[in-house]
Amino acid sequence: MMDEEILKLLRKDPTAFLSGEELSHRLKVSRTAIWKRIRHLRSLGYEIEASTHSGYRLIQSPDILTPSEITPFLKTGRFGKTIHYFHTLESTNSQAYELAIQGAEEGEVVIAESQSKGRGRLGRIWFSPPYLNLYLSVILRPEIPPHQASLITLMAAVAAVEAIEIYSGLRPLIKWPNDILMNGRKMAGLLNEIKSEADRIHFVILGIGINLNIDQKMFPKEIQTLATSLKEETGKVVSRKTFVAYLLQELEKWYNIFLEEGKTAILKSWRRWAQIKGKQVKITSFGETMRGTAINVDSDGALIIETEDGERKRVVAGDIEYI
Ligand code: BTX
Repeated sequence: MMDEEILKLLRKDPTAFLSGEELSHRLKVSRTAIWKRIRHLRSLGYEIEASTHSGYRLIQSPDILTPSEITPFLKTGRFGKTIHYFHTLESTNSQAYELAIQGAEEGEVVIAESQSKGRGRLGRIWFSPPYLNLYLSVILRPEIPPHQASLITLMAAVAAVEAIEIYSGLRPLIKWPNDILMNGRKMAGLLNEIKSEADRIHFVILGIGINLNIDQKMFPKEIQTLATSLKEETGKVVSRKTFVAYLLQELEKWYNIFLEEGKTAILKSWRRWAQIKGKQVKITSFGETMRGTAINVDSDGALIIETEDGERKRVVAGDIEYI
């Protein structure tokens, strides 16, 4: 907390020095305490000039996703007002789940610079190396029946592609149910986990992994030809903190639309970004494989296909491959 206060004061006028005395007066702590925090901030990568006569001046901030780095860019009402930041976690979703059980509020966010057990769906792994990408989970407490929870995934996918478009101009494709592809390669994935009882949702953990600054050659061999990043696609380094702010803004906007207007706008936008109608697909669902033509996504987010023998099927969960 004190680190954030110090950074806030130093950022006010980046060209001027702020004396240790002034800082200690403003924050009501000793000058030694200020010096200790400055040392700590330097250890995080902040370049802070110190002059015996003039005090401290912030020269450069590191590319880290701490609350104090993200907040100056954030224009949301609730999302990200509390950010729980970690260098490393097993999974941001697991951490957010624990926090939600302990009563964390809607809109609280967990961010980790890396994950040791980043999760995909069905026990799969999400490759999560440090300081390159984004691994984020948001706690939601929507008052909707549990069968509508998959609409949250669709909502989040729309928010994520729109954040990518606003930031970079790229127009990725949503692949049912939860992938975001650019030129056929996976740029982002979503993993929603819910705690509910028969007719009530306690909370939803909305987990998002987006490859931002990772280079193609850094992906493990098995996914090197399947995965991509924003930097790979644009040739430009992404400002991760700005991107997080865009993403949280889009998530909040689409979540509010969902709560206030219902699912129609979400579905309309999702269908536009997914362009799934008429695509030939191979589906794997609960161990069963089938081929067919995608008809659309229904109003609960399930995929409707027409199989090769003309039968219509409704798929609520699974993986698809375009063939
Ligand atoms: P998924 O099951 O659809 O995708 C997982 C598959 O994607 C893997 O089996 C692998 O083939 C491929 N893959 C793994 N890592 C990457 C990567 N970095 N980029 C592209 N492809 C990859 C998708 O699951 C849902 C992923 C959600 C990840 C977020 S990160 C924050 C939150 N915390 C957490 O533990 N998970 C979510």
